[in-house]
Amino acid sequence: MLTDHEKELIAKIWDKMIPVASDIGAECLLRMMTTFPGTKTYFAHLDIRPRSTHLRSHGKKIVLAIAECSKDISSMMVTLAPLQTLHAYKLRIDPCNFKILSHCIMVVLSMLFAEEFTPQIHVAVDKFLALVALALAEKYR
Ligand code: ZNH
Repeated sequence: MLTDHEKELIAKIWDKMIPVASDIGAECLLRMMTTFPGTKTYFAHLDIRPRSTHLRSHGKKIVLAIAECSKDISSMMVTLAPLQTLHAYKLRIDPCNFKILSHCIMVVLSMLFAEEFTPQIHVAVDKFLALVALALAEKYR
């Protein structure tokens, strides 16, 4: 569970990401596909070269979807409902990939925010992304 202070930290950091969502999102996806090449199989229909338009636009969608969750963490299940169905039934993404992407997001944030990325923020982001991953995996059972 996130404390009220952690929720504030999350809202703040994701707010900063919104204006640069495509840059951050593309970097997270590139790292996911480079470090865990198996994840590329889901994107066979897209151009996944570094900085490609597809990578940037898809990355932006992911960052913005998570930003939406960050605004009201307790309503995440409702916010993510359409994405739960999409990932479980249509895209059939193996839920273990949500953890992989979360890990890559964490790495990118730590690079991007460097000194600002305190251990407290690290914990808060870790808990928050675990909740997002859990919520996204909900429809699989
Ligand atoms: Zn996902 C799609 C989000 C993870 C794969 N996604 C998507 C979208 C969104 C998202 C928002 C869009 C939708 C529409 O358009 O309507 N994701 C998300 C999130 C997450 C995710 C938030 C976490 C955190 N995904 C994921 C993973 C994977 C994926 C991990 C793999 C590996 N997705 C995907 C795909 C798609 C999506 C394949 C489709 C794309 C296209 O465009 O086709």
